[in-house]
Amino acid sequence: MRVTFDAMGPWSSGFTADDVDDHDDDLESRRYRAIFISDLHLGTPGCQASALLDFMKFHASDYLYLVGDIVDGWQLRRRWYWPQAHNDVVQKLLRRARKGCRIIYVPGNHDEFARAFIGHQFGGIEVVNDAVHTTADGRNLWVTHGDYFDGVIQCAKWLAYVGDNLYEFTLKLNRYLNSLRARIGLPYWSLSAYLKQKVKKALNYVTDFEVAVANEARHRGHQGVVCGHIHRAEMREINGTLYCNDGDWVESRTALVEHHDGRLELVQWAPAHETQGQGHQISVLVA
Ligand SMILES: [Mn+2]
Repeated sequence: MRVTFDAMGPWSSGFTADDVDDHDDDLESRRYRAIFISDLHLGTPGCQASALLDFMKFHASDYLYLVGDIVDGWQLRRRWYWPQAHNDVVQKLLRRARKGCRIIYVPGNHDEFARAFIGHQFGGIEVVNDAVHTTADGRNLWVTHGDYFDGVIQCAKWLAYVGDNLYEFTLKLNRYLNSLRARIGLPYWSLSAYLKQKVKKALNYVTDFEVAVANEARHRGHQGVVCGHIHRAEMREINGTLYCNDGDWVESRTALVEHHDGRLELVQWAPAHETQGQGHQISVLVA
């Protein structure tokens, strides 16, 4: 199914001959009021650009917030990596802006180069330091990447990425290491206990981050906050303030979406090739 101009509702008016060449392969099965995505890390092999393209193809919105770490300037400076799919993401964003979607770009730490353009716009994409999004039901959400809170929270950032799989692996490694230690007469040393403590610290870091961001939003007089940065999708109330983290497109492929009645949902995208013939799927993580 190719989207027709009619199917685009309010966007169907005012098309000129130029716009005929401007249509893309969007299938637009769902239209939200707002979509928030962050931590795409375009320019790195980890970026799941084709999944993101799929997601964008099927989901249109009136507002699109890019909540930082969209392009990974840190990695690109070290090694140039820019495949076609990453280009396609940028093209799709620009096309969407041309078609009337309001795109607001809040740079993060990996794309801090874009902070030089705050207050400007390119191709219809507005670059701002932070934003306030008012939902259809009248809630004000502060939109910020979240890296400003790194200085407040004292803990190594990489610890936040330590996951269960790695932990399982270390348990195996632990057994192996200790059989070696035993053979050369060294006493038992628990790698897993050591790492468990590190993981606990990492979990504290995540909680500290979430609480700090939510508190700041409240101090600024907002009902909630939308951020990214720690690659951990979440939506919950913290001390009466709605904390939303839209996750990332490196691991979790998540987005925060607002329905036309103001309802917020945290969704996860699974491309067709990963759903055993079920086609692409979107699942709601938190509603
Ligand atoms: Mn970041």
